[in-house]
Parts: sequence; structure tokens; C-alpha cells
Amino acid sequence: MCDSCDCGGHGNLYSVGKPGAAVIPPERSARKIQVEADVLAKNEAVSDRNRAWFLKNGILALNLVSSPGSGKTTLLERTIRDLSDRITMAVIEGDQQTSRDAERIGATGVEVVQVNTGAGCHLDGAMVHRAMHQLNLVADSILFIENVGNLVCPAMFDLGEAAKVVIISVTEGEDKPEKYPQMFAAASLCLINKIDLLPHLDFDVAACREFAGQVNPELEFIELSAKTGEGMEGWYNWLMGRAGR
Ligand SMILES: Nc1nc2c(ncn2[C@@H]2O[C@H](COP(=O)(O)OP(=O)(O)OP(=O)(O)O)[C@@H](O)[C@H]2O)c(=O)[nH]1
Ligand SMILES: [Mg+2]
Repeated sequence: MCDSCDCGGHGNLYSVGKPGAAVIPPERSARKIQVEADVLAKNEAVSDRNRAWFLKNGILALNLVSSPGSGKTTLLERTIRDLSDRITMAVIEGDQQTSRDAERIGATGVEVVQVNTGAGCHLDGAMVHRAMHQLNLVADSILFIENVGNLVCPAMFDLGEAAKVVIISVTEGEDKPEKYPQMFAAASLCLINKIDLLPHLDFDVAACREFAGQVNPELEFIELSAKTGEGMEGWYNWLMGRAGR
């Protein structure tokens, strides 16, 4: 287990030049794997109930995952402003601390709940369950769940969403799908954000797509800028399609 949370990270250490030299003794490792399985199974049970409730009530729940600062909240602000006359939307905001993102989303006029995870590095099914019942969710709507900025642990924790949307910004380096494959394997859609900055960077979009495609051949891609609005139409088409419009 990762020391700071119940995310299941095993923390194997490797010496440079000696790949595969795991340092956790086998008996401790087995116990950790059992604890991890228990935690994930418990989360899965809650999240399955969330998913059933979303389905029954006609709500498209999407789990937005990324590194910190890739542009999730900026994307949501523009999306809400552009689509609010076409579909009802609500947001659950996950951050370790502060209600800054909820305040930004609240300024757009939609319902929003902030969840602070404290030392935790991801949302889980129970947090989403509590938060969703604080919102007046209506049929034929979209619930965006902005997860804690973290490219590792949120990949493992199902929230009951219909799909994970992973956002990678062009300032992060095109090798992220190779280094953090689980997140790209778990996602249905990859948004490549901040393309307005491409002229100033050496980010290789084709290589990024290739790395992510190796991890997940089914992954769809949309390149956009939440800042300038370029490419957002593709995202809106994807959203409305998933919402059955
Ligand atoms: N140039 C450019 N900047 C962007 C774009 N999208 C977001 N930003 C900037 O990136 C920074 C982080 O944006 P946020 O929307 O707060 O990112 P986030 O993923 O919600 O961040 P956390 O919630 O902290 O993980 C802000 O300064 C945004 O203005 C974009 O498309 N282009
Ligand atoms: Mg944010």
C-alpha cells in the first residue's frame, strides 16, 4: 500500500540498473494485496449502487481524471456556459483542500458540491454517494465528477460513472500514457488540452496518441483548448452522443 492512502500502490523500490529488484518481503506483500482487494471490493459495491441509481434516473455520470492543473475546471466552466441551454448539468468537485473549484463552477449557475478529501488522493464511491444526494439531480442530465488531480490512484477507484475522461495537457509531456498506463487504460476518452500552447512547446501529439493507443486501443481522442475554445465542438458532440441526444 501507498503510505498516505488506501489506494493499493505497493511502493516497490527498484535500484537503478537492477530492474525488478522489489524490496517488499513476500509475506507482507500478500497481506497488502489482501487489504487492497478488500478496499477495492467494498468500493465496487458502493459504486455499483451509484451506477444503478444513475441509470435508473437517466443521469450520465462522467469521471474527469488528470494530473493537477491539466485544465479540468476550465474545461467544465466553458462546457457549462456553452451547453447549458441544451442540457442540464451538475458537478461534484474533488480536491484535497479548498472550495475554489466549486466557487468557479458555482459562478456558471449550475449546482455543485465540493468534496475535500483531506490527506486522501482520490474520490471514492461513498464520497460520491453522499455528494450526489446533496444535488437535485434530474432525468436526462449530465453529472460531471472532477476527481482529485492525480494520474495514479483515481484510475483504481470506480465511482459508478458511465465513463472516465482523462485530460492530458500539452505541458505535461507526451510520455505520460507510457508512465501512467492505468489511467489511460481505464478511460474511454482522452482530451488533449491546451493545444493553444503547442507553438511554444515540443510536445509530440502523434506520439502521445500512439503511447495511449498502445495501452488502450479503444481510446478516443479529442484535441482542444479549454482556454480559446478551439476543438470544443468535438467534445460537445461526444457528450451529447453519450447523453443520447
Ligand atoms: N493556455 C491554456 N491554459 C489553460 C487551458 N486550460 C486551462 N488552462 C490553465 O491551466 C491552469 C489550471 O487550470 P484548471 O482548470 O484550474 O486545472 P485543473 O485540472 O482543474 O486543476 P486541479 O483541479 O488543481 O487539478 C489555469 O491557469 C488555467 O487557466 C488551455 O486550454 N490553454
Ligand atoms: Mg480543478
